[in-house]
Amino acid sequence: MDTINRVLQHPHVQRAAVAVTALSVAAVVAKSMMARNQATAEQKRLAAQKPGMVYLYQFPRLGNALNLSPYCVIVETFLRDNNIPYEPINGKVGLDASPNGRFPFINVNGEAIADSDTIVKRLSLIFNKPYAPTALLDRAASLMVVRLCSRALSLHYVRHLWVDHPQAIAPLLMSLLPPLGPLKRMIFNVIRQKSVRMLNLSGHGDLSQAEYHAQFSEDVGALSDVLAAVEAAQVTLSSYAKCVLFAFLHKIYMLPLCPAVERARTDPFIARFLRTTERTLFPDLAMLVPSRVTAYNHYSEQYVHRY
Ligand SMILES: N[C@@H](CCC(=O)N[C@@H](CS)C(=O)NCC(=O)O)C(=O)O
Repeated sequence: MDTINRVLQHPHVQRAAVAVTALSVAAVVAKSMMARNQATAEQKRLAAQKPGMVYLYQFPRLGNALNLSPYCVIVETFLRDNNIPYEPINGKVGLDASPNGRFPFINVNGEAIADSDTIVKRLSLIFNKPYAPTALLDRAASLMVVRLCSRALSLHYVRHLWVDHPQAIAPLLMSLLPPLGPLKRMIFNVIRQKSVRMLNLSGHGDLSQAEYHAQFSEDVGALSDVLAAVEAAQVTLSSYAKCVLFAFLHKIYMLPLCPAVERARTDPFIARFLRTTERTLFPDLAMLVPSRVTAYNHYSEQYVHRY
């Protein structure tokens, strides 16, 4: 007890305690001030909202890359592919405003809707756009593409970035956080641990490194085969399935190299599909392949975290 008291009374320990308390108080005050300003701006914006206009809430843009979140890319691509009028609200509102606490969410005619799949279904109804093809095989293939991407590829993507290459995602994520000094690194590590927990809960964490690499590569190969069938007019995918494919494949292209990423980057069907979709739907972003490939390559070893 005496030793503990002596340590606690040491001037260095007391100075450190004061500094940590001051930093925490400053962070809480800054966060509540930012939240209040955001809420007022959002109330004004909601009051001025136009009927029939879709307001898309998502993470801020990253230079000329689309969005950190593939789910945000799905919704924005679907809006553009179907000529639905929308306004992106990139990072101006926090996640706490979302009905499910995640991005993306939309607000249309006063209704807030979260989850990319639910959003696309709702938009198809409101704007009278087909959600799925009528031919049975096309409909089944479209659904399988959507599920393969959002249930399997998404887990490979998360594991590749957050477990194998956190140093690649750190600078991007840090650039989205407010200026909180050393707290930023703590926040990054909390988000990383949350992602790893999610992988373990889904069972993906049970796969060995070799098993996960093999599945990742097989999934990319299956998507390339589907795109080959689309080019040969053997199958027609829904607009939604193509948007999901675009969102995930364009993300995978950006990842640090591994056999599956190499497979995606050297695949002619994937390359053609990405180029055509980008040129048709996102000419304003001038997203060329080299800029996409370098997006995650600003490594910063200082953020590597062992756990
Ligand atoms: N099922 C959701 C997934 C959305 C999602 O996972 N969003 C992530 C980014 S990729 C997010 O907002 N994460 C923030 C958080 O969970 O705090 C969808 O399809 O929209």
